[in-house]
Amino acid sequence: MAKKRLTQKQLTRIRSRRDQNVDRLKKNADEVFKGLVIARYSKHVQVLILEGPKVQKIYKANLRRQLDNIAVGDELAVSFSKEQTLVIEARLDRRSELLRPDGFGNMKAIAANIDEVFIVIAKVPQVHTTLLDRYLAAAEVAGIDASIVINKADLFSDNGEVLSLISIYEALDYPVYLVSAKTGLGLTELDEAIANKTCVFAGQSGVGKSSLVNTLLGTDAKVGELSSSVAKGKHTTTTAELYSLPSGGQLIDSPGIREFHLTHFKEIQVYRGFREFHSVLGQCQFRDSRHNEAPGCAVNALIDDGGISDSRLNSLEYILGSSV
Ligand SMILES: Nc1nc2c(ncn2[C@@H]2O[C@H](COP(=O)(O)OP(=O)(O)OP(=O)(O)O)[C@@H](O)[C@H]2O)c(=O)[nH]1
Ligand SMILES: [Mg+2]
Ligand SMILES: [Zn+2]
Repeated sequence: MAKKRLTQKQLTRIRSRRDQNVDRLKKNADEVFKGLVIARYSKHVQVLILEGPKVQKIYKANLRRQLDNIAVGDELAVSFSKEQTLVIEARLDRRSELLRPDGFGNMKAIAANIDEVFIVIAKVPQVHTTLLDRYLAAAEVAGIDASIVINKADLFSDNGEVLSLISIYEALDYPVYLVSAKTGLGLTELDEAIANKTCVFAGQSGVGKSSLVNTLLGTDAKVGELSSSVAKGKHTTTTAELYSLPSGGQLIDSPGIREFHLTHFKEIQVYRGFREFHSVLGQCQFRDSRHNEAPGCAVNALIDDGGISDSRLNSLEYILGSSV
């Protein structure tokens, strides 16, 4: 988790930085403080001050064009103008980032400095395993832990429906939580799982991310009905927001993303994103080219031997079809 003070090393680094078009830091160390981005809007951010006389206060700061690559969870070096408005001096280096391409082919961080992503799925809207597997692959490649939350357990008439799903992912060492924001089922375990770290709830619109945040933290994040005709979410949460946990950790509620694609992944990253292949990737003689039907392709042999479930194989092929 985040250290609350800016270190001398961080300040020196910002001063010497040439890479990010950041103005060199001209202020004294005692005028610069560490802040945490708790919400990101198109032209401004909300920043929680982590140290100094304004500690724990929340300020709005406008984003300058040369410093707009900022996401919820980012740590900033900030100062105060004479008028006491918040000025962003620099973005501190990230220890992790969950990225996705925007519609223009630029990479955008969904959230920064995340320890674990909880991918939320539910009985309704219908589970899209390809989307789930895309999230899991993105987390895997980003070096971020991932867990799966199956919400709305109260709507399952018989748990048989979810057991096969659970067994596929538990076999791959992904923790799976079967919960209901409505009845409270399974929330003690989930509460323990999110303690003392920075977590993000991600997944389709309408699966109940904000409902879970509200039940776990007693917050009043906006919750939206599913649209009645198609049983889909209505994109109620429009921007990612970070909540502080009593445990000292942080939980980020993110908007259901319409399109989450891995078009920026190279083929090798796609395979790395699937834990099934970790043990064989180093063994395949076609390491640098397309894994294929030829004898000697360890990836293909694993697929032939049934080392990946049908639904995961379907996701793999879908992602490979769109990768570069
Ligand atoms: N039956 C049932 N309904 C739930 C449960 N959790 C959430 N819901 C309902 O699901 C709908 C969507 O919930 P939200 O919390 O807004 O979903 P979200 O994932 O935050 O959606 P976006 O913000 O649009 O991404 C609401 O009508 C909730 O009341 C649950 O455990 N059981
Ligand atoms: Mg929401
Ligand atoms: Zn191969």
